[in-house]
Amino acid sequence: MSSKTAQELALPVGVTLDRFIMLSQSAFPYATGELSQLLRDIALAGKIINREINRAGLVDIAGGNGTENVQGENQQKLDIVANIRFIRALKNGGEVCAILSEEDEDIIHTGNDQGKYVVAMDPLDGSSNIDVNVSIGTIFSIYRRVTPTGTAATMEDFLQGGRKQIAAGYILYGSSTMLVFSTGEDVNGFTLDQSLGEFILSHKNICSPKSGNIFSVNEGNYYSYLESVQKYLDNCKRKGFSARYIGSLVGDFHRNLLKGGIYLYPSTKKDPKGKLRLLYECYPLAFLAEKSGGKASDGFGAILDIIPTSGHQRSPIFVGSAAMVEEAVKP
Ligand code: P6P
Repeated sequence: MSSKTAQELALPVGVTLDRFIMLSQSAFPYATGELSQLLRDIALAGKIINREINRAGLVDIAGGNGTENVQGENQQKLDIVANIRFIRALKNGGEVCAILSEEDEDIIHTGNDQGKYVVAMDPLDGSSNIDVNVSIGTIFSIYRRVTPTGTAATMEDFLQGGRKQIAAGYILYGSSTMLVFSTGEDVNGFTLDQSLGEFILSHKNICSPKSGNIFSVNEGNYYSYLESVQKYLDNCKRKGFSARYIGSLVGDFHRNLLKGGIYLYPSTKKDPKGKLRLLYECYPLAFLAEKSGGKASDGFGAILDIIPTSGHQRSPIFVGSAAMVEEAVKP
């Protein structure tokens, strides 16, 4: 029996994130303690944000902040709170030398120049849904730095390309709070046990259904899409597929990952390069899609093969069940 199988058989039901990381680390000798610590830091920030979100209606942190982010989008108060919480958790953890956040134009240097990793993140995606109690999420992408340890990280550390990600994941603040991530092998989901304050393994080795009958797209943009996209959507309707779009990428992606389906944010006249950001939305979800057997395309090729040129660049995205993505991007 392989050591990995033995490890799996040893896994008790309800294994905590810490125990899972420890077992995974021993199963994959190249995994390092620093990456494990980094994942713990992300989980801690997720628990803190979960607490803030759950009381948003009760204390004055819901609603707009009256400011705009680097994208020119109205920031919600919780966007700011989530950004601060993540930056603080990653700074205090000591493993990360720099962060690229949707909420900040420039790289955030943590002061840990000895840190081996950099993190690109959307601290709170879909935050406009906070006031109406719709699921929202954090998306993160982890790279090993390429600039010399001990020096200040540069944008070069973030522009390595999607296939250089060593880990990626999201935290979904929904009817339950889940952490879903991959360190390059399979994709695993952990549900937060609020009573224990522990993420417990609840979805081991998530596999993307090869196909499905759910499509997630903003139909309001229909007449702004390319004809090929319009034809694909028309076909989905002819086949009687279900339209499910909650305006929160992580929520739509997660449902499609478990049930089978496709999420599309094609280029539009308003966003000719697409709306979603490559480094901290498209790449991490494409990483998870491919590691679970799904696909992610920009309409011309794999998202993970796109060569990045700037930190906040955008991309069209078709992501989810492999057969559905192949059909959607067929010329
Ligand atoms: P639209 C939220 O702003 C987001 O980035 C994703 O979470 C969501 O899927 C999409 O944009 C919604 O955009 O243009 O359909 O409102």
